[in-house]
Amino acid sequence: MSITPVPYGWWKTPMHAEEKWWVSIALVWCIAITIAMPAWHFVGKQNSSQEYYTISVEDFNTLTEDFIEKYKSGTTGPVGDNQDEWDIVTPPPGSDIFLRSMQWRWDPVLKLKAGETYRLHLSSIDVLHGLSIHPLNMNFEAVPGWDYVLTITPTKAGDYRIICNEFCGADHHGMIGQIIVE
Ligand SMILES: [Cu+2]
Repeated sequence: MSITPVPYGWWKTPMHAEEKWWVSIALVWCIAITIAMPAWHFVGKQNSSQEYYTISVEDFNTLTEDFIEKYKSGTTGPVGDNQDEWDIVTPPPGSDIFLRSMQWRWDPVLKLKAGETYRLHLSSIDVLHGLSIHPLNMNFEAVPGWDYVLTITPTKAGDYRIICNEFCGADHHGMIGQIIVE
């Protein structure tokens, strides 16, 4: 079959029955998807707590240091590439907990209880980082100058890894943190 140009005025030829079906199905699907996207925003459970405040990097750092000091329960060995000692922090259920990101680590290691709710304060003390909790599909930005408060309730016990999903420099790939849920 050779390729021939479409004759001028092709749009005036009546639609074939099959073509009508396909166009109709595609149109209905387009409308359904268009409605589903905003609707899911209200009925889906994927939304974050939408709570955030401006905070200086120094203040966030101090709050994290105080938090570690207050609830420190031990230390662990290296989790990522370039960390030798990590503080394990066991905060009481219902409390405000802090997770500080920096080139190239997340700390402290959080030890949480399944079924309990915590207010997780997330920020960075240098550049932009991305909090990604594996194996869950959860992704949040850690932005310097912003205290992002996430109300979290771990539902399943396990040893979770935090990886950085925002390229942040030489050891971005080794920026691994840990959350232990008991
Ligand atoms: Cu990073």
